[in-house]
Amino acid sequence: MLREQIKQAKDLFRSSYGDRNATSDSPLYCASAPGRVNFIGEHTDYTGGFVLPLAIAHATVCYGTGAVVSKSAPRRCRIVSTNATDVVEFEVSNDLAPSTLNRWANYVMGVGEYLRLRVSHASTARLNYFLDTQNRKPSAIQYLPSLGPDETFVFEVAFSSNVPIGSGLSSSASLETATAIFLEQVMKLNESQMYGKEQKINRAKLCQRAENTFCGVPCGIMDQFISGAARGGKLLLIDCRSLDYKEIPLGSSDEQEDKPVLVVTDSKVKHCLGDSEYPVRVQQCKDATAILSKVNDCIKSLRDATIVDIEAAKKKLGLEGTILKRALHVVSENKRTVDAAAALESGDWKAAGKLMNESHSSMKEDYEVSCKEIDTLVALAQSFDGVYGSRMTGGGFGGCTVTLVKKEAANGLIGYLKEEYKKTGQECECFVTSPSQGGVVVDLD
Ligand code: GAF
Repeated sequence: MLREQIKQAKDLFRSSYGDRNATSDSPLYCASAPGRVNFIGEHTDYTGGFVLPLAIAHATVCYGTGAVVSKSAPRRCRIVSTNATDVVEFEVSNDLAPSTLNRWANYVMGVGEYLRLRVSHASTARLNYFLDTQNRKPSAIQYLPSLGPDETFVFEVAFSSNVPIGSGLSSSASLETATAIFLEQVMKLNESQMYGKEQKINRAKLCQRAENTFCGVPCGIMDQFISGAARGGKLLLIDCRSLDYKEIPLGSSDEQEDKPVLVVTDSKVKHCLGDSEYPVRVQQCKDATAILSKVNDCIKSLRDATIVDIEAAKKKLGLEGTILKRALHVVSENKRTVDAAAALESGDWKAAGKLMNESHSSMKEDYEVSCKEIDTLVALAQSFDGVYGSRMTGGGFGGCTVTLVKKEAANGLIGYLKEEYKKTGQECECFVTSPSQGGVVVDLD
């Protein structure tokens, strides 16, 4: 699949820029980064909780030329994508502002600009502004400095992606991560500087901040993290506070014979995080934390709260209604996520499936991020013979479901979902997936 994406990116590069481009004396680079599906742990990352995602085989490829150049002789960057019609031009400089016309380009511009600021420290005021919005100190996140204070990036690239857009499979994070890995090559970072644990975490933070500040989406770190740090065959249990993570295999050994598969079903109901209820949920979690911290001053985020704290806040402070329901989802989902990782690791598929079903109910009833099409697909899957569990995956309000199903029942399930969903007047798309590799440099030799 990746081969085809690389070919498309190369073809688009040539048809858009020809052989003579602004950086034609620089070498060609290529990077790829996958989308993801979240097994469980939904809407827990932005309160420092636990998530359990896996990378999928669908990926974004970034192909082109790039160089580090002096700021006094700035040249324009040009980017183009198989998912967009026009070439977008911009300069990675202090004057760079998000585009209202080509919103997809903001993910690329944000990563380029933020990477320049971080590594060059050229504009301390602007860097601090970015970091302040995240309550971070400059020292908390650093790439190896390889850009001088008077330097910037110039690049000309083509993107090709087969990660469905607006389907909750993290097309944006794959675009950001592919851009970051591409620019790391332009910066001439070596293998260990790109793929050490710390470096992968720093890259994920950078891409998340670019999305938060440049694209205006207050997302957590899960998507950028899994896109850059995933390893084939493993899910990642990520502690979104410490950013420590553990690789979780499917089953206790490679030999386990009854290993199920994951079926992803795209409801084709499009969602957009920035414009949706997502920011509202982020705020509601902050409101819940403020109330809970009054019963227990150790609670700095919902990650710290327990069901006992929630009960105490109900009695003493009148924690109720919507805010209570939001807190109940997050607190219970954190526990389900840790339990699900243990269940998968030990090959207890029934236990893992039950937790998925409970997670869906919690998102539907308490967090209210599902929609009728997704509920239909989840109910259909849950009723199918051979299915262990099914739930909505991702930010919600549309997008995809993920289902854990016996291998031999997967094709039957896909046929059933397509047929039954069609009766509601809609078409869905399904694919079987397994944990794939995270973002990499693509060798062009
Ligand atoms: C989206 C966000 F980008 C993630 O950070 C996460 O919050 C997810 O929704 C919900 O779990 O994908």
